[in-house]
Order: sequence, then structure tokens, then C-alpha cells
Amino acid sequence: MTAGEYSEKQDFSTAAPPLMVQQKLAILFVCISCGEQQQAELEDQPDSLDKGLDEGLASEARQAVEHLDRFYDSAVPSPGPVINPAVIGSFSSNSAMMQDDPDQFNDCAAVFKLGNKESGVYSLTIPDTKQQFKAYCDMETDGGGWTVIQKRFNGLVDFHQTWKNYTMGFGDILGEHWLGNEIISKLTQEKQHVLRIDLTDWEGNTAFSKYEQFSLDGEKQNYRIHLSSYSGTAGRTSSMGQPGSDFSTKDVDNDKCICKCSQMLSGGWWFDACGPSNLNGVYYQQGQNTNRFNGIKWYYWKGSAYSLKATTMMIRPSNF
Ligand SMILES: [Ca+2]
Repeated sequence: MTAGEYSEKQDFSTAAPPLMVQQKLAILFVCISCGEQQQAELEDQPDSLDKGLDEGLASEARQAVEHLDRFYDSAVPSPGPVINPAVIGSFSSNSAMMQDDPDQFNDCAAVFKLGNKESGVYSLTIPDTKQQFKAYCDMETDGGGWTVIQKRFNGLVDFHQTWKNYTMGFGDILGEHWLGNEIISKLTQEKQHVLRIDLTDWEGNTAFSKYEQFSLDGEKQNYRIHLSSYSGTAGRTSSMGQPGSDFSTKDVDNDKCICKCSQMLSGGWWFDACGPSNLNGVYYQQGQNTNRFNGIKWYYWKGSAYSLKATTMMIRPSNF
């Protein structure tokens, strides 16, 4: 044997079994599209399948992203104009405050109309009950009076929560949180509501999506979402997916896919199969936020692979 000659036999047995990766990819593809042709596409990817599990997972993400880009066919619009860059800053700097008589207020719109026009945490009462809850009121954006139902901006709260936790709400009311499906359902069944969604990307752009009619059914109907009259700057098309989608979490699968979208994409959401959005996905920090199919996604603004920096979902009665 001469110097430099390769003397060690390469051992391919240490690579992860291609079959395992292939099965994982197959599940992913079927999940996203509920179609059948993707299995054939998988078999055209022998290179990625042979590079082992880590490479396989990276490939999985890339493939999923590429597939979603084809699946939702319209081009991604350019980022909209800066709407209200102050919202996120004001949110985290406000201190909690309480009004004198919480029995009077079912929502932040009622608080606002009685003269409390400072954003912060207020104690409210679920309609037709004595049951109180705390909510963050945004009194500045788009005329104020908004009851915040979801907030993310720093990744400190885990949103991959159970059905029970999404029902009851979780997180820090002054930080990241989910208000709770039961409260949202009660509020939006009591009277007609508007839903507004404000989004911030990692380049400092903001955009919003707004629905003039929004309601959630009760738990027996899996907190099914109803939306109409879309407008806003976060895409010409709504990213909320199909109207009438049921809510799913990691432990309760109500989506229209043979897979479990919540387990695959993380977080609780109104997954379709699995749909063009998930504002409760994994929070990725700047620099880690691209090529992420399980991040905080709003497809028609930033595409399927981009995970957003900050989100706010908030509701207000239509007659405000
Ligand atoms: Ca399913």
C-alpha cells in the first residue's frame, strides 16, 4: 500500500436506515397535502435519504417548505407598509391596572367606552356569569378597545400545550399568552366580533390581517372557527385557512389530515390539512427563523418557511 492510499474500508452501516427516513418523509408529505402523489416524489430523492437521520430531517424541512410553496400557489406579496411599530414596545412596558368594578365589563371595548383608554391588564367578567378573568386590553391600535387573545414576541412561553390548556388559557398576561378558547367562544357567541391580527417580521416590517366577522363555536364543536370579510396588509389572501376548521392540539386531533398537524407543526391551531398558517408554532430567534416549517407562520405574507418575530391576535365587538 502506498502512502496516502485510502486504507480503511468505509462503513456505511453507521448511517441511519434509509427506510426510517423515508417513512418519516412519507408521513410528512402525506400530512401536509393529504395527497397521494408525494410518495412518488419521495422516491426521487435517493441522495437525501442516504445521508443519515440528521441530513434526513434537514431534507424533510426543505422538502416540506418547497412542497408548501407549490401547494399554496399564489406568489408571496412583498411586505406591507409599517402600520404601528410601537405596539410591541408599549405592550411589554405597561403595568397592570384594575378598574373599580369588574362586574361591569365583559371585554376591553366596554372598558374603553367607560373612559379607560390606557393599554394594560384589566379584570373582566365572562358574559352571563360571575366568572372573572384577566385580559390585556390594547387601547391604541386601530381605535383601541381590543381584547388581546394571543400574544407572542420573545419565545418565553411554550405554545405546544394540551387541549385543556388551550381551553383555559396559558402564559403570562403581561407577556406571551393565549387567553383561552372557552372565553373567546363565550365572548364571540354573545355578540358579533372583529378579529385583528398584527404581525412583525425580523426585518422590522409590520402587517395586519382583519376579519369583520369572527366567532368560535363551543367545546362540543371543537372550538370551530368562523371568519369572513378579510382585509389587511399581510397578504392579499387570508392565511387563516378554510373557514370552519376545528381546533387541534398535540393531544386532540381534529384536523382534516390523516396525520396530526399539531404534533407535526407544533402548537394548537385551527389546522386544516394542515393549512397556510400557524401563529402558535415554535418560536425561532433571529437568524434561526428561516427554513422552518414548524415556526410561526403566516403564509401569504412571508411564505411557508419564515417564522415571525411577533404576533398579536385581538377581538372587538363589531358595533364598537
Ligand atoms: Ca388528523
